[in-house]
Amino acid sequence: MKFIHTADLHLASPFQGLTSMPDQLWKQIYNSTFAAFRQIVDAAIAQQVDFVLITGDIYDGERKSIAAVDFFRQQVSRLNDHHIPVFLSYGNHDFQKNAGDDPNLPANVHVFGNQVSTSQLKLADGTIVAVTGFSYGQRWIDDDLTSQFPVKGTVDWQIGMLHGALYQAGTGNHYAPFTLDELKSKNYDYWALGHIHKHQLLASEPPIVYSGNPQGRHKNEGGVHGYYLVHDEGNKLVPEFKALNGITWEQVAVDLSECGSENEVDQAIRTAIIPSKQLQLVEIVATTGSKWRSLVEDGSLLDHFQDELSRQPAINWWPYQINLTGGQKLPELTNLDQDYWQQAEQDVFTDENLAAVIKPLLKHAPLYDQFTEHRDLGEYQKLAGQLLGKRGDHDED
Ligand SMILES: [Mn+2]
Repeated sequence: MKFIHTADLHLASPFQGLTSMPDQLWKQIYNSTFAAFRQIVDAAIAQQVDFVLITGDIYDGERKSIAAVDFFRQQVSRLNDHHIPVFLSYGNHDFQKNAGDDPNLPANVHVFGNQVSTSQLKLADGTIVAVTGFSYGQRWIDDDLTSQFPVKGTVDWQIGMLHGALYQAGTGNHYAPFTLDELKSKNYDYWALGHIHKHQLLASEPPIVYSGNPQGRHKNEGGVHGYYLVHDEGNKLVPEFKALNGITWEQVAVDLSECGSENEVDQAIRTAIIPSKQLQLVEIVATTGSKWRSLVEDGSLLDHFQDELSRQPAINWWPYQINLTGGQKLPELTNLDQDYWQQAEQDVFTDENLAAVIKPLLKHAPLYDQFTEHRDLGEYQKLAGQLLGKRGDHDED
């Protein structure tokens, strides 16, 4: 037996924050979530898998784009043509009241309802597979639903599909919280998780697996993305991560402080970009010294590259941001102040403080989701440093 586990397709993701780029490039980026799922369907057909699991967040938003719905229907129809069943659940992004089998989708697609339920599948060789899951009916599920998942029955394999996050004391736990012990107590053979966008195994016996999203959507979703191809070996299910060649988010550090001319600055940055066949969206982190600092701060260095690359017929990298390295944030402070700053950073940038700061956003669920899903203390720390650094500049003026 073999199957594919994916989740978090986020079809039609808006890729906010990427502005002023050539139309062709923007189209390629916008199409990347679609392209990633098409590649997964290609793989399912080529591998002749027994079924495909999609654990939530198929669509980026509650209001599904027509293009995304059409595209998804086309792709699962290709699977239908090859007699490959699909099990899907909706997640916190594409939650749906009264979820269930959908007459607009081909007959091979089983959509889990809002209550936990189990669906059985008999493979050609007689193997019986049970798949248990549920769809979000609203944006948040604060309850731990794992108690509603039945213990493995008299089937050959049982798989749980769960779009959710590990229970963490002191945080909101709005995404169907669960603990590993609870999942393990069900005696399932595999847990196909969704919601966290970085692929990872939370446990290996049985595999409790986040597939991650097949295409990273912003700089905090860098690294390799793909899906899991799972096969049986003896009495175990073994997940194998398969990378997709989508658009990548890279951070490139470059030292410009020794550059003698603007031409050398240009060359130093080009040399630092590692060539790749895949389109790279690049954040350049520049050490400038005082000489080239203003080129970064006033945006002219970024404009230079974007203008230049816009005129190329085909490009495989695009700088979307150029930032200064951390060391230059607080040039006016003494060493004593640096120590103090570092200590303060440790005290201030904690999960607890972040939770307190964003608590008022609970009233604005989409904003709250943005912060909790993409929380990055290091990023906030860096931005705070840059703001304080700017304050220092003004004081000197
Ligand atoms: Mn998601």
